[in-house]
Amino acid sequence: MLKRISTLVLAGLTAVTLAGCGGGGGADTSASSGGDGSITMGFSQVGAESGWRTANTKSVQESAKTAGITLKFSDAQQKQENQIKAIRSYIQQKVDVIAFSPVVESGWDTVLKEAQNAKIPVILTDRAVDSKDTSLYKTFLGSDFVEEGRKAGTWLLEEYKSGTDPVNIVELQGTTGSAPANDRKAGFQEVIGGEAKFKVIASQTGDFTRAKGKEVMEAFLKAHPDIDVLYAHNDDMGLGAIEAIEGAGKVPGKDIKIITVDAVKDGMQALADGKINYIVECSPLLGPQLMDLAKKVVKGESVPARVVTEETTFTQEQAKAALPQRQY
Ligand code: GZL
Repeated sequence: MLKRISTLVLAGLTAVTLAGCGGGGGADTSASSGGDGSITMGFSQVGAESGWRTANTKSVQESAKTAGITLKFSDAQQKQENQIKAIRSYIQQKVDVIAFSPVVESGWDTVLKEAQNAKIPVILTDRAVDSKDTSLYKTFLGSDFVEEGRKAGTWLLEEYKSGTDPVNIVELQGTTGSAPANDRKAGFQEVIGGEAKFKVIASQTGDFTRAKGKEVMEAFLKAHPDIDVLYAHNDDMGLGAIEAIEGAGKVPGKDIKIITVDAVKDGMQALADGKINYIVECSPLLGPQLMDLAKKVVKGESVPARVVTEETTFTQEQAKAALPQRQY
């Protein structure tokens, strides 16, 4: 889990120009492959596993165009080795900056050191890495997944505040080893762990996909006839689980209450329809901030160690009101 930085910067960017860095009206010495100030970014995306990821890819690609940044983009199909290959290729191509969303937290130090040795700055976006050497990247732009897990747990505490009957919970975890899976689980557990009535009777990865979420929920339902709550680390796994719950002749949102994370359109529709009970938002619209950070980093300006995205939560009523304006 990324070391928590005390001064989280919400949404907007405050960059402090390095003292003595080209002051006194010197020529703009910003590094650029074209020498004309143009910037080329190499971006390695996790994959296309969920509605969230599709929206995130769209945000990155559109923002690069708007910012006049040349984008080299690769889809790793959720495989770390593909991301490492892509990063090495960007180093060979001498891009000005590398950005990526690490599919899992561990195993990045070697390739990040190669980028550092090649003097190519790296920006982490969306997911974090567990490298001890934080000099290997300039900043991390993305959500506080632990807080997202806490928000999910807090809703459950409120929902079941009265009564002492056991509350049987099943959990569909995100991709094994990924920051969102590790942290959403930790934050949720931190909040509900103190209440004996809450029992996580099964917890397994659904790899953030609808298909896997359905498959694992079918297995949960066969093994546990008494499930009260599903906590799914993203909407897509929750939507797959809804198919399994209905297939088992149960009513999602009533027989089994469902909490998910993301707030993509399909999830918000299910929330408005009463099949999901609560969604914790995780914004995929990181593109504009990423491009701002890239320009600052290439110019050698200092940027915050961490930029946390602003996000909220939705009840069923709030989803009905918000749906018409949702961008993704
Ligand atoms: C979270 C992101 C997660 C989403 C999933 O920032 O990494 O990956 O919650 C996506 O929907 O697949």
